[in-house]
Amino acid sequence: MLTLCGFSASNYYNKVKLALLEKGVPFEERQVWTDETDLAASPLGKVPYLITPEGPLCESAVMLEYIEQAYPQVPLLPPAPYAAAKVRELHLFLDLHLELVARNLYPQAFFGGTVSEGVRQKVGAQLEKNVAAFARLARWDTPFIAGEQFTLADCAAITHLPLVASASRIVCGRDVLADLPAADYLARMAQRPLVQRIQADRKASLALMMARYAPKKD
Ligand SMILES: N[C@@H](CCC(=O)N[C@@H](CS)C(=O)NCC(=O)O)C(=O)O
Repeated sequence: MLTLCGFSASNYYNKVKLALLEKGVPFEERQVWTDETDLAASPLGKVPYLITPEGPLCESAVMLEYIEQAYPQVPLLPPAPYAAAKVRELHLFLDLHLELVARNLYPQAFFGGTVSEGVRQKVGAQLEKNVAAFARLARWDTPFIAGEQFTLADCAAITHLPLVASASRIVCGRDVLADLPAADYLARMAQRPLVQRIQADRKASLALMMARYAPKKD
């Protein structure tokens, strides 16, 4: 049995959780906040991490690849090498060039902090550039982000794109995804029952997270 450690307000946690749910892989969840992580399992103290029967794994992209290989029954990668590489390309692009860049805005967008004017401008410009590139790679003419099938890239897009949109809108005053059919795509994905479960769990976990990290009043 696999144990997914982290919390359901985390987009990276949800990327892995959605893949497990969509594939029908049995797993249990262990709620671990970022100040409670096991450094032997996740040396940077990040979530998620996955406890497998053979040992722990960190890095969500690696977890998705492991799950895909270990549980091939419901594939989230196409069998042909090039088609699979195109899915991986989008997955990596979403993690590296969209989410990780937008993450610089999260302190102000979601956690009551502020980012400097320099950061706001630099990140805003980088996101505009990267989103234009993403728009060329993504398949807007098919039901799913990488083609005709639900894939790992959808797990990343469903969990990351809403954060990229809202962080850029809140901090830069413009949703960098506004010119793409991203909202239509996300609305379509939100009709999937397991995506709805992810969203409901996220809402509940966000409330717990806010309560846990809210500044204490005397
Ligand atoms: N590259 C990592 C990113 C995971 C990540 O950044 N997780 C956030 C929560 S969404 C976290 O643990 N942040 C706390 C920290 O970085 O110390 C992955 O793909 O697993």
